[in-house]
Amino acid sequence: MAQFDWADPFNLDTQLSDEERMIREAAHGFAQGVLQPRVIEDFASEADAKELFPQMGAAGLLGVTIPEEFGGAGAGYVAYGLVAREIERVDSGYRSMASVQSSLVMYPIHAYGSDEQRAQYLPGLASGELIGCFGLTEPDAGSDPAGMRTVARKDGDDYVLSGSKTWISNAPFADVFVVWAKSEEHGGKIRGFVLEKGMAGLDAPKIKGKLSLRASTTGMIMMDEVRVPASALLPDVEGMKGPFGCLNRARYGISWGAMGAAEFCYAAARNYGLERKQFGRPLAATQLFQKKLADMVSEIALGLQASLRVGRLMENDAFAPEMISLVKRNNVGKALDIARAARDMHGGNGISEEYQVLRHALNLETVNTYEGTHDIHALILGRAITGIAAF
Ligand code: TGC
Ligand code: FAD
Repeated sequence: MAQFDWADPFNLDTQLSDEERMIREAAHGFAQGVLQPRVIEDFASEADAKELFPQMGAAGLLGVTIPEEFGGAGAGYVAYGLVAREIERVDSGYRSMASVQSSLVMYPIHAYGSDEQRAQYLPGLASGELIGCFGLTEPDAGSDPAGMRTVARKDGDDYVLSGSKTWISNAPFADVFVVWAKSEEHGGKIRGFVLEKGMAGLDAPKIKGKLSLRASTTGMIMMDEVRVPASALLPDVEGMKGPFGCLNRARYGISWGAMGAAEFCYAAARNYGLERKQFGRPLAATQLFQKKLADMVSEIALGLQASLRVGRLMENDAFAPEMISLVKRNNVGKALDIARAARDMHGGNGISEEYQVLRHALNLETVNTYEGTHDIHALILGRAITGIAAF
């Protein structure tokens, strides 16, 4: 019989390969050694922490699933999830920086790009010398991205893009912009384009004053007749399945990442309860406190197992997108509940930056909204269950 490990309730570790454990350890070392010491200040100052990209690249944390010939790690989706979990154990904003780069910029260039685009962008994105962003959401098209207004007009050999994107992670300091637009040449179908910083008519102002995800920089993408050569078009995908194919990977990574944030909050609440005494005994000696910890560990154990299962299916190309909706929605929603409960269990100290649980709760408010809101994923599942789209 095995002994119960409060920090690894279903012995997840024994379900990983040696390579996955190694990648997890590397990510853990980087997250605790480089990210944890600076996170409180980055969050407080709404820092533009772009110097982290080359550091993440050097640690092998960008493009985990991208083949080695393009600078990636050539590993599987479980390894990618483990990296997201370790980074988000420190902060969802740092995970956002990495997951946009890997799943929303490197993935589409690798999966839908030309040989030239792969050679031109992927090595620099993997090393973190180049920073990428992904422009899908618009001021009037969030949950319904098919309603986007950005258009690409063919003009001679070029395309000319006009429109605006909002709430775009990494945009203000990005070098490479993967932008989705309705292409007149392709009958108004959605196509992807790779834009570069410095192009005439392209601007990416920062959105300031976020009360969530403050360690991650967010901005707009303004495109005023941005002229790009035909070689900027991603040739191998057309329609909404282009951006959704990227979102599948990012949403899956988020399902692991959110569990990392939840694990931090659970461990913090446990430690606090063991140390803090009221009514002459540790808080952890009370039934209510223990019940809350039991609820937390149950959701974390189940959530991690579910993400592991979906990751293995993705590695065998045997997943349905609804499986990803299920784990993204469940794990982020549960992580948010856990972070809020941990905040409460810390009493007044729970609102202090020093204890970090409220920062996680604030961040998870965004994570619950981006990459498809909690309710939109319910509707994606509802459609699959009933055959009726209720959007
Ligand atoms: P629908 O009619 O369902 O589908 C249109 C076409 O797309 C295909 N498709 C998918 N393909 C691959 N994977 C998926 N998950 C797919 N879902 C749909 C579908 O087969 C169809 O293909 P075809 O060939 O028949 O044309 O599309 P819809 O427009 O009705 O979609 C509705 C809905 C709700 C599913 C969708 O619009 C949705 O998911 N909305 C949420 C939007 C969203 O998630 N935005 C995320 C923006 S990026 C972001 O938030 C980054 S944050 C990053 C960070 O900092 O970490
Ligand atoms: P809306 O779509 O207006 O939704 C508002 C509310 O209405 C939600 O509760 C929603 O669930 C609900 N709702 C919407 N439709 C329905 C319906 N049919 N039935 C029932 N309820 C409904 N986007 C990018 O493209 N790239 C990025 O890098 C990126 N990064 C982001 C970073 C941050 C910090 C944030 C906050 C957002 C980011 N986003 C990004 C945008 C994000 O994906 C959108 O905010 C999200 O998809 C929701 O869209 P919306 O904000 O327009 O909300």
